[in-house]
This record gives sequence, structure tokens and C-alpha cells, in this order.
Amino acid sequence: MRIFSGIQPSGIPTLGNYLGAIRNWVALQEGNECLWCIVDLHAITVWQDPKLLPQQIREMAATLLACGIDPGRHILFVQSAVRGHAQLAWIFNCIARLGWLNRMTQFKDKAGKDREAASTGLYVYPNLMAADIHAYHAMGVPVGDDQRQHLELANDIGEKFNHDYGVEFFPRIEPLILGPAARVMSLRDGAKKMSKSDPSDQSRINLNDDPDTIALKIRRARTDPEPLPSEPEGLEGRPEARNLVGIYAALAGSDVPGVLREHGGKGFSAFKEVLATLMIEILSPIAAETRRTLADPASLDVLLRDGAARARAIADPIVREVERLVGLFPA
Ligand code: AQP
Repeated sequence: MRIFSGIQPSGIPTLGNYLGAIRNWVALQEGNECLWCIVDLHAITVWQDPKLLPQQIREMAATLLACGIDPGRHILFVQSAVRGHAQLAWIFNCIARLGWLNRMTQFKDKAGKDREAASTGLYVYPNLMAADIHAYHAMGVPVGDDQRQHLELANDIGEKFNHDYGVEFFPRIEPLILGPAARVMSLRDGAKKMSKSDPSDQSRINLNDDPDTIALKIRRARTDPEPLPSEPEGLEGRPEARNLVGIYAALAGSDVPGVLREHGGKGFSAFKEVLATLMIEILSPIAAETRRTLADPASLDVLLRDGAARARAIADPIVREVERLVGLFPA
């Protein structure tokens, strides 16, 4: 299966990005043809400092490589280097209906109370995401649970295009939402997702946090006074406890019932200690390898340019065919 997924270079990737997406990307590289995209056009839907953005892109690329993304057998590239994404997104702006976009909960979350001040790019973000995927006729898209609604919209766009132009051109996309931590929540608020652009650094684990920082953030993570239950039902109404158990399960390669069988009855201070130890064991080598790769930015840039050339070779003919189907004047 051809697989596509993207990540915004809007900061240092978090444990949420890792467990909800990147780790699954690495596993999917076996037996599939994968395109991994650093989506800078998506990132600028909210303000990004132009002096910092190129470095954020390199940091994201270095982190993905450190996590196990293989740019030899698969394609790792930067979105804006393949013009077809923006060209197809414009056509999709003309396919998607306002009513569909009005239902997108991520826009509501990200725009916040002052919706009038949000960029129009943020509003049509899901159309660009649909273009990212359909430009490659990708059929599998591994994402965290927060992106489920956007993938439904991408299918609606593909279907409406096929219907309007009387073709069977865009295939259906299958969301691949995997693992017990498909939605990692903030360490400060169990109702809010962990996010790399959250103003509070204490709300998240960054993949470049050092061991002391990780241990401190886990120790300070919000919990409740009850001990861990022995059954999943005992996590009802306890979002912070559920979050930490889900994180532990994902890191340990277990599941929630398994973790509760092993640690049920423990107080949170003891559980947080084993959680922090496991997290440090897994994340520290990633941080070290990221630093090593970042020490040679020229090689990283060559690797990303090579990835973009290989991505263009797939996307360009597909986007040209869309333009022909729509009746645009041949270039
Ligand atoms: N908290 C999360 N739990 C599980 N999966 C998550 N993802 C993001 N946050 C979590 C998944 O990571 C992939 C890349 O996400 P993105 O960077 O493209 O955008 P996002 O979902 O908006 O992630 P952030 O960290 O919240 O970024 P900012 O702060 O810039 O908006 C996606 O597959 C996503 O599901």
C-alpha cells in the first residue's frame, strides 16, 4: 500500500506526535511504500518566525531520522518543495463545501474565541491535507485520533471530485489510527491534547528533553489522589490517570488492562517513577541521535532535496492529470 503522512515543523515534536504518529510510521515502513512529509505550508497557517522556520524544519527532519524513518527505502521531504500540493489544494478549495469546513473541530480549537482573526489558510487547512494525500494516490494515512475528521473530509473531497468529473480517479483513503496512545493528553489538563505549540512547556514531553526534565515533568504531571485501579473501568472520569496509563502502555508495548494488572493498587508517585524511567530509556537515544544529525545540516538539506525530487516524480503527473480533467488550459 502507498502510505502518506505529514507533520508540522511548528516546534520540537512531542511524545504525542511520537506515540500517535511517528512510531507507527516507522513500523509501517515494513512492506509499504511510504512518503513522510514535513508540512511547512500547514505550519504557516499560524505565525511562524521566518528566521526560525528553516531550522525547525531541519530539527523535525533530524528527529524523524533519529526515530527510525528510512530515507533510503522511503521518501522524506518538505511539502513546499513539491508545488503540486498547493496547486491541487487550490482545486480542492473549489470542490470542498463551506458547510463541510464549518464542521471541522480542529479549526474551532485552533482559532479559539477570536475566529475573525484566524487566517483563511487555517480554515482551508483540511483541503491542503486532502491534496497532500491525493497528490500521491496514497491509500493509507497513519495519524493520531485528532486527525480522523480531516481524513473523512479528504474522502468526501475525493468522492465529490470523482462524481463531478465522472471519473474514478481518487481512491478511498484508509485512516490508520494505531496503538493505545492515539491521543496523548496534556500533562497539565487531561481534557486537552498534548501539543508542541502549547504555551506551557510543562504540558508536554519534547523529544529533545533531557532525562532530568522528563523526570521532573512526569513528577509534576497532574493526577488525582486515588491509587491506580486494577481494571480499566476504574479509570472512568479520571482523564489524567488514563493518560499516564495509556502512555505507559504504548511505551512498554502493552495495553491498558495489562498495565493495570501489573501496577494496579500503586500510588501515583511510585507509578510516575517507573513511567519516567521507561520514557527516559526510550527517548534519550532519540535526542542524542537528533543532535548528531543536526551537527551536519548540509547533508540533511541534500537528503531533503533528494526526497523532494522523488516525491515530485510521483505527484507531478497526478496533478497534471487533475488539471486536464478539470479543463485547465495546458501549460
Ligand atoms: N497529542 C497527540 N496524541 C497523539 N497523536 C498526536 N498527534 C499530534 N498530537 C498528538 C499526531 O501527530 C501527527 C503530526 O501532527 P501535526 O504536527 O501535523 O499537527 P497537530 O496534530 O496539530 O500536532 P501538534 O503537536 O498539536 O502541533 P501544533 O501544536 O503545531 O498544532 C498527526 O498525525 C497527529 O494526529
